[in-house]
Amino acid sequence: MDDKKLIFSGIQPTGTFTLGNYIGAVRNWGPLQEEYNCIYCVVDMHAITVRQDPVKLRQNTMNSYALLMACGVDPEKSILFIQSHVRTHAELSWILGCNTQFGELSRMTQFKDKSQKHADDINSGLFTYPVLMAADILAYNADLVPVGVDQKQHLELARNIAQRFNQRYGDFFTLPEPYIPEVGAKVMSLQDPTKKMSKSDENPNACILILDDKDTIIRKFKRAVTDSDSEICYREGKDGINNLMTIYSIFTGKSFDEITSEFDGKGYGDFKLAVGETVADALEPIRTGFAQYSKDKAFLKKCYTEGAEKALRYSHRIVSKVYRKVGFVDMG
Ligand code: ATP
Ligand code: LTN
Repeated sequence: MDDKKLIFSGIQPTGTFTLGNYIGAVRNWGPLQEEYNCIYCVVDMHAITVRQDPVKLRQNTMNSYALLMACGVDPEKSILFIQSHVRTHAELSWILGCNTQFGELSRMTQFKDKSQKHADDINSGLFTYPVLMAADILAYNADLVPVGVDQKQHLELARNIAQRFNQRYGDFFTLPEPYIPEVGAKVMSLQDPTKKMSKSDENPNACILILDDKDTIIRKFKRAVTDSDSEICYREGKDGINNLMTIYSIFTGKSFDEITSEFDGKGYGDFKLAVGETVADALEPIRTGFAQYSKDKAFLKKCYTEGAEKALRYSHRIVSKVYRKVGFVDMG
């Protein structure tokens, strides 16, 4: 391989992606291909840490794969695959789990949140989820991991596990760095702008799905919760407006000051409509691309099969060295 840095990232196949997933993570995946070697993965094994309907999971996994392509990930430029197709992730996860402390995993805020949300099913996969995530990354010795800010803690854990392994067995793993966008690393809910936008939100108006049609997107933005004054400016305490300004700024390239001048003398209604229209238009090519890719099952299959073969070849080299380092007998 050349000396470009290696990027790895993953996304869960839980339905379609939200505007938060898009802005915080996936939007950057396409452009990164031009500068880095990139490996991207639909993490279906992570998804089953919460109950999934098998038929829907299969469908959602295929759709997520097609959607990543529609968002600009090109399987000719990147390695794009489905996690369960590449056995090295689970294999490495076991070894890393034996180098991870119960206490470290207990401190993960996503585990605490999710075990509250799914109190009737606090399974051990939910607890060891970050170990599998570390394995995803370390199986390729990735340098950079583009994620939203909510994944920062998991990434720090991955670095700690790598560091501990290196101390115990000799320098081996690259310590992965988070790659978090400066703007948009945490897109907030449209209904409660103090909470992150999440697809598991019960209120469908809280969250824009990137496959929502234009009318739905505009309607959700029109209903967005803001505040009781009327100034369109970025200021502490104006969480709703700040969130809308961030979104608008990302899609138009305008600075906050420029947005404030643009809407000088206008009301929140005009601003919300402009944000809705801008987002809907920006997402239009993704909807069209998705409709095309998701129809062509044979092409999808060809892409994910080739992706898995490349990912296995790459990660197998690394994981077999790990096997040797921990003292497993070579199979010959
Ligand atoms: P959810 O809480 O909606 O289920 P998740 O974080 O579990 O979200 P994933 O599909 O695994 O969802 O996330 C994929 C990527 O999207 C991650 O890098 C994550 O950090 C990022 N992301 C998720 N929600 C947001 C958000 N509201 N703002 C910015 N980035 C986000
Ligand atoms: N945990 C992440 C998804 C994820 C991931 C990864 C991200 C799984 N494995 C490896 C980056 C690198 C999430 O819930 N968003």
